[in-house]
Amino acid sequence: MYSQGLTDAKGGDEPAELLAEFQAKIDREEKIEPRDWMPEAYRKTLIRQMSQHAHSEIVGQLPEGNWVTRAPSLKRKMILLAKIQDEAGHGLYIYSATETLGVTRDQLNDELLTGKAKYSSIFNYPTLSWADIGAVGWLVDGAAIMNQVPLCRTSYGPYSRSMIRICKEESFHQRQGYEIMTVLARGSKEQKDMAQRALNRFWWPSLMMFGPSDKDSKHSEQSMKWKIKRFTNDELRQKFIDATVPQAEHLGLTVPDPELKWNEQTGHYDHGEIDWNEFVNVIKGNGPCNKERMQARIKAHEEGAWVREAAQQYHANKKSEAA
Ligand code: BYC
Repeated sequence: MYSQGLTDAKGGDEPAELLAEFQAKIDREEKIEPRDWMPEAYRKTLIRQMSQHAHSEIVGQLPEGNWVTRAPSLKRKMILLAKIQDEAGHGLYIYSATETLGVTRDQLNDELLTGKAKYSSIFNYPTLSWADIGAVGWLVDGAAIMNQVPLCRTSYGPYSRSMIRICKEESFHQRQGYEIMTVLARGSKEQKDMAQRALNRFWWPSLMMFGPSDKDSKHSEQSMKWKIKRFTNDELRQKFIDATVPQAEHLGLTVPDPELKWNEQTGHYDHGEIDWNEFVNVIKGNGPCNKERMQARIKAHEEGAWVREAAQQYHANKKSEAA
């Protein structure tokens, strides 16, 4: 995923007793802190997952930013702006937490802008109508919360602490998305149709946010052992489906999965097969908006050069004044 071995999670020749003590600490539910000894592969796995997460928060602003100028009222515009600003904040907390692992923001940013680092597949889909903003809040933030609440208990201290505040804000985002959908679903026929089309567009990509199925997930086993992840991809996906289907029913909308069915025996919904070819295609860079998203981030970075230069100059001036 990254060049120069920033995150290729191969372990070194680490002493067995240190590895055993590290695992025992994790098993005792003690947090690992930046100055603690940790296996190189643990550090790299965290850099990979946390940086992908931070990049997702930053790129995730783009599909929503698309609707700032066209939000249907001043109130809606203010709420949307506040939400987008929250996402920037989430990115910054997680970048800062990642820096405690010995990488710099510049390195991480460089990995994103050169296309070496991944970000969540979901943000490569377009937001075609105002209802898509509702669907993003309801489904995308809903999926994010399902994934992130367990991360409040992840074994790495700085990551777990950053997640606590993020989850509070994400809950508000999810509620505002559901409220947009509620208003549309109870509105005119055209509005309800618009809400249904948004659900049709975002349902399957939201399920893909949880990652490949457990049998294809290459990192889950080790990450569960290290308690970086607390649930597998399929477990979280199932929890999301079970929580969200009744919400769709409450809206009077239909989940676009003909195989979706409540299973009395398991106490869960059975669901249809996810199109994994689509998922792989999107994470390889061939989704509907991958190129547009990267161009937007590169442009923002280039146009922000003067801000970085001014900040550096200010810092240098302060230092020379103090000397
Ligand atoms: N998109 O072995 P696996 C948000 C990659 S929400 C792209 O299961 P892992 C937000 C994976 O990186 C979204 N790539 O991996 C919400 C790996 O590739 P590499 C961000 C994906 O790490 C609303 C390969 O597939 N949330 O930010 O054990 C508004 C094999 O997967 C995806 C997070 O990042 C995907 N959907 O499990 C604004 C949460 N899924 O690295 C913003 C933290 C998998 O080997 N992350 N891949 O090249 C996680 O919980 C885990 O990293 C995942 C994947 C569950 C996503």
